[in-house]
Amino acid sequence: MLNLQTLKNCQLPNYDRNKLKTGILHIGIGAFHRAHQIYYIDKLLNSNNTDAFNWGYISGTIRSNSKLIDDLKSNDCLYTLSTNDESGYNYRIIGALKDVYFAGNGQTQGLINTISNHSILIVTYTVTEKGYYVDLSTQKLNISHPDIIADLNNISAPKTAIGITVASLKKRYETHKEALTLLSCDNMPNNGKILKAAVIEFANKIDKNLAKWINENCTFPSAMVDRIVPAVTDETIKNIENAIGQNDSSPVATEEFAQWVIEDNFANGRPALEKVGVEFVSDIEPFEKLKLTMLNGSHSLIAYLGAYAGLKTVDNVISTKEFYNFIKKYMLEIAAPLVKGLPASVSTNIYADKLLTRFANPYLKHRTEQIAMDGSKKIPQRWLGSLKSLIKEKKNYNILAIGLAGWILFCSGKDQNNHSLEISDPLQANYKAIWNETNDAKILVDRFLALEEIFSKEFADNFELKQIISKYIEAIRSKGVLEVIKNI
Ligand code: CS2
Repeated sequence: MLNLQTLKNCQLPNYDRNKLKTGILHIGIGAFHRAHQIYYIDKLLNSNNTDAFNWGYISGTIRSNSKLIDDLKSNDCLYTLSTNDESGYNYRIIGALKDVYFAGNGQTQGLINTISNHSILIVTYTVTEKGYYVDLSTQKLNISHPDIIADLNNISAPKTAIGITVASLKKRYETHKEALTLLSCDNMPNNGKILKAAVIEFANKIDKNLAKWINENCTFPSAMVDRIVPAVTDETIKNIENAIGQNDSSPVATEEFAQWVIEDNFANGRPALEKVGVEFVSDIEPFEKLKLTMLNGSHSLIAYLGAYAGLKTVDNVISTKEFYNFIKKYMLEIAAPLVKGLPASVSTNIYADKLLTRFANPYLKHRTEQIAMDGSKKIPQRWLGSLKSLIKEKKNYNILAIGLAGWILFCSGKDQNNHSLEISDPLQANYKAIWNETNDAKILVDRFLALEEIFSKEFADNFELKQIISKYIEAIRSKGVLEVIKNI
């Protein structure tokens, strides 16, 4: 248990945690959630906002790993947040997490009861892109997915976030009918609309009146969330212990920068997060596009091309001159012109400069292979929207073709020095099958672009695009990544 009296170098909660009530529930308690949403509530509590005491978090997991939950419980839900950037290190103990739950291994009844409790007014989500079971090209729930079929057949013990949400809303509807706000915090364009489409479609299959009630009473604001939060390593835990003088087995390490832009559409009240820097807007789309294409689009280029070049972390990649120039060119010449409708106060040039500095942060050690995970669920919204626009406007899309070439090569599981790469993706078996079948660049591109879960027909049928990608695969194989990106 962390002893607040004897901790060193740490900022502690300046509020009485006994007064804190749970008003928001979160599904998907990973490092990101603890560095972002809980951090903002904590900041609000520290600012002496009395209403903030109604918005303590209860957060947990619907997956099988219960260790984090046990660790947090043993610390009375307190944990250390360390932030590092050029100005140095900062440590604070976060107190806004009031309670935690474990709902893995099918133990979801307790969670459903909690969400249906009328004291919960907001549910937030970080369940990753694949956790929505939505086909991102059609934005429709994948009702033929075995997990969704299983939940539809057994709504009293659902396992997916969508099934759990609908089961909880059903219980709310049947008991007190208090409206709820469902706030997705995952990196998808229109994440609120995606969550809404999935929930309503699922609910419609269970009970049409329930679906109608949800549609008329609950809201699904979209949000843009941003903070770079690498996975915690043993080394991070050790470094934090050395600094604060105690062992915290579940700390989070992140950067100083954080941003949260939310569509202001809450069904039943919300914390006054605007007092601590959260931006509430009526039109979220430009902000989502800005972040998804400029930050996440760059991240995926860095991840696949960097990892294939043998570079392990984002700061390693961006401190390589060729990559720095390549990524800057991508941001300013490809991504920025496609972001329309931003308020005049937001400059894409300043945003790009800030991103390059954030990527260069040497403290984060953000692994390229971590970002490379789940490419099949990330590439559509990070690259393919831009690629589609460039093709339509007959503009040069070589940078994105190089990105796709790098991704295909990455999916071979070996980098350009023949070292193994870690692949973790819902389609990894398909990638493996393609690579087992052929080494030929043209056939590889044909097969990869035929993956319907990622590419629509217009890409699969685009002969010129496929030719350019296969040309870059061959160029990378013969000259290596740096030589290819340097001449772009
Ligand atoms: C990253 C994001 O892992 C990834 O795919 O691109 O998690 C990124 O670090 C965050 O979106 C930053 O806000």
